[in-house]
Amino acid sequence: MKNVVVTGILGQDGANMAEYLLSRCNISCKVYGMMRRSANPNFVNTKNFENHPNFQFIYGDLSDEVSIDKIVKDIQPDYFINFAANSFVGCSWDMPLQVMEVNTIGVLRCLESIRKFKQDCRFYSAGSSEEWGDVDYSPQDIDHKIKPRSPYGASKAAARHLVKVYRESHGLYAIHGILFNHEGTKRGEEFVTRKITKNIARLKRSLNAYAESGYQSSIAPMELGNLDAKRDWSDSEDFVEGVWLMMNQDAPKDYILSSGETHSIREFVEKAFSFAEINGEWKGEGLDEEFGIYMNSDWITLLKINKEFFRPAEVDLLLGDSTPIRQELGWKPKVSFDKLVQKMVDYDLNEGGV
Ligand code: F7E
Repeated sequence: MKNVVVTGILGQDGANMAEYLLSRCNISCKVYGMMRRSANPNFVNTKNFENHPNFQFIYGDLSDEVSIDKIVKDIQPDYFINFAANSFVGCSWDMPLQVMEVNTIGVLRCLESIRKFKQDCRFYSAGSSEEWGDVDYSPQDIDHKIKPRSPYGASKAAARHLVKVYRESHGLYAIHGILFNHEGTKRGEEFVTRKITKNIARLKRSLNAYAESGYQSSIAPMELGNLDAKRDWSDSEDFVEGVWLMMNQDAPKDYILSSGETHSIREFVEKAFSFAEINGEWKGEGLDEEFGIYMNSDWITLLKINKEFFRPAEVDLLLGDSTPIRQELGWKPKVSFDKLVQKMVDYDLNEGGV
């Protein structure tokens, strides 16, 4: 039985990783899911496995080295998978010091604890395509220059250097796998994909109520920022399998996980509305652009643009080249862009939309 510490257990990737290790992985694992102490933790993402006999919640905080030291010393993990982070790029301009403290110094604390107390523990650091920022070429490969556009991107790039230093100086099995955008039904609502699918579920209910009320009720539109940014989106459940492959190579090597396709936010919006069977249209331009629908010959605005959701510096285009992990480790994603959008819309229209 392998001891695996997974940080960020209440978040999308930590929960998907634990679920994979406990139910589909070929190696038997005892999973320790690390969470921070907080007054009202949200366990919605862990409900499928939190009572599994090989699962245990543990308290810890990347900003507190005493807690990380204690975890590594006491548990003696074979694997330490770090998904804990301040992962929302948008707020990283508002709290840059906290972002560096958690995303960079937090990684350093993990590396130091492993160096001191369990040198053969394999460490995964969650890298990000945001490290490449304003990209020089597409698709981006692992050798693309580091050019972050946000404090978040800079924090991940700095962590990447630290992982390399610890690998080369102390011989640790430490990797920094670069993950392009990855989504799913456990995604937080501050990220654009889940914000869209949650809002579409709400709008669907509002449109039904509007028709039932004899076209009397009012409908609050969703508000988004830049619709023209392009992202390479995948399913987080596919990615955690790729991370596990990276953790089990003969020698540590960093890889990229990506779908190899890029789509704009606008395309995601259109697909999501169409899977919810809301056949609307665009009108207007720039900040006045809207998506809406005619009902009873009234124009109902379902989406409008809000300047507040634009970023001080945008990453316009991301498209990843994941050929090396596909060829060398046999990783293959199962969920296409269309399937991902459909899965999120269906979930929010049914169980997740409340
Ligand atoms: O934004 C645009 C926004 O916040 C995607 C994280 O997992 O992936 C994620 O970072 C795009 C941006 O994700 C809204 O301007 C428009 O261009 O969903 P997001 P992200 O910033 O790409 C990387 C790989 C990570 O590592 C991160 O941890 O959507 N956008 N309107 C909007 N974004 C948000 N959040 N909200 C809007 O209303």
